[in-house]
Amino acid sequence: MKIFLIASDEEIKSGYTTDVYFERTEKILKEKGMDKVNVVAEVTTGGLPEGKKWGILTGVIEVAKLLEGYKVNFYSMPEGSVFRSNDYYGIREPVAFIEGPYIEFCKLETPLLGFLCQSSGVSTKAAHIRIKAWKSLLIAFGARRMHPAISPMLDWASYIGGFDGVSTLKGASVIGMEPMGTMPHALIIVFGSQLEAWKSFDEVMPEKVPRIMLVDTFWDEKLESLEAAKLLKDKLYGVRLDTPSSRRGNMKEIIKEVKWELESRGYKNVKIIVSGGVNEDNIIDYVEAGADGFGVGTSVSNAPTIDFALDIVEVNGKPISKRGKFSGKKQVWRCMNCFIDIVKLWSEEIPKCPKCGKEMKPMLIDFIKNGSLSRKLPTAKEAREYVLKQLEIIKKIEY
Ligand code: PCP
Repeated sequence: MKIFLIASDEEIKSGYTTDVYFERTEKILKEKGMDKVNVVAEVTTGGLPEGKKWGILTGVIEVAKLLEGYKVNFYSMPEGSVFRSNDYYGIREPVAFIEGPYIEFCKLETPLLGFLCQSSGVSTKAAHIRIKAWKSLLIAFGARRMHPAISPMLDWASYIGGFDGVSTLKGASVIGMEPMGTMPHALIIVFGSQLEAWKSFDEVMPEKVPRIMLVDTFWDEKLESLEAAKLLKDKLYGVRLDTPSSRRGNMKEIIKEVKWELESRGYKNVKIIVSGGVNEDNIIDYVEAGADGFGVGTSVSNAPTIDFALDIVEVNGKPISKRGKFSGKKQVWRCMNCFIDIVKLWSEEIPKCPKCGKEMKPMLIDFIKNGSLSRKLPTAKEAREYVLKQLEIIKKIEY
């Protein structure tokens, strides 16, 4: 019996987290002998949150695991793919589709969309922050703002989206890396002294843990930073500024001041790490002020979800869709040079890029064939590298 308000793998995989109207649909179709009806159903979104032009698709791996064992085919853009809501000509862009007997996956629509919507919201926000702080150290600090059961997904999506590290033990283990972090105010308060806490941190922590001292607990950030530098000298990797909002008159100036005071006393390599309320809008200012790294919490873990929808676009091979959707099984073609997308019917020939004339690449590839995994799923590291390569192109084209 579960003690927390979460669903088990088995419950998710069996469709027990589905909306009741899918269970009713399944019952009706079965009783009316419609269980052999084959469909193609595609995932699209009508638009991205915050007026964004592009997003990062994640959750594909979880969807593949959800559909494994069900007699369907699942095609999708790979984990970490840049996606848009519409193609070059304004046609809705499918990021994935399922084909097979509708009854086979009818109840899985709710968990399937849940996997893609929330994870892609987080990875999209992480990637937009990465683009704005391209060279900065970015650590996901947002697990504490969300239900702990999803912290592995939050960390996975933040890392794939371009962050360098994640703070939770579980999240880091799922990704296959060491967790990242500094020290909490609690450590300093329990010692009742920054110096005692910093000294103890340095004595107890293994060498591989960077010495990033928290410098805003009792005194001014400038003074605490200098004390930490005097105490740890070359061992001091960085200082974390998590200035309380009541004292955050102008965070840019605080960052500049701390950096100046450290550098003017010869501590030229001490990194400035900022956390607390860091988001897409203020991070550029902080980078310009001299911050080297960020612990980003709420703005990524509480990122707006992507409102993906799953819609039937073909029944028994015939194109059909509800109003507002585009019927027919489709492929999304991408020019890897201009990063332009064109949506075509599956049966149509490969298009040339309308801008550079080059042949385009199919984005929707099979992951599940007749219920079996049809290709190796990427590691977190591989998916993240794929994202960073695409962001390099986006940076050139759009920024
Ligand atoms: C918070 C903690 C989080 C940071 C800020 C994320 O500091 O370090 O990881 O903040 P955000 O959600 O606004 O982006 P505190 O609450 O001071 O906690 P602690 O003393 O443990 O660092």
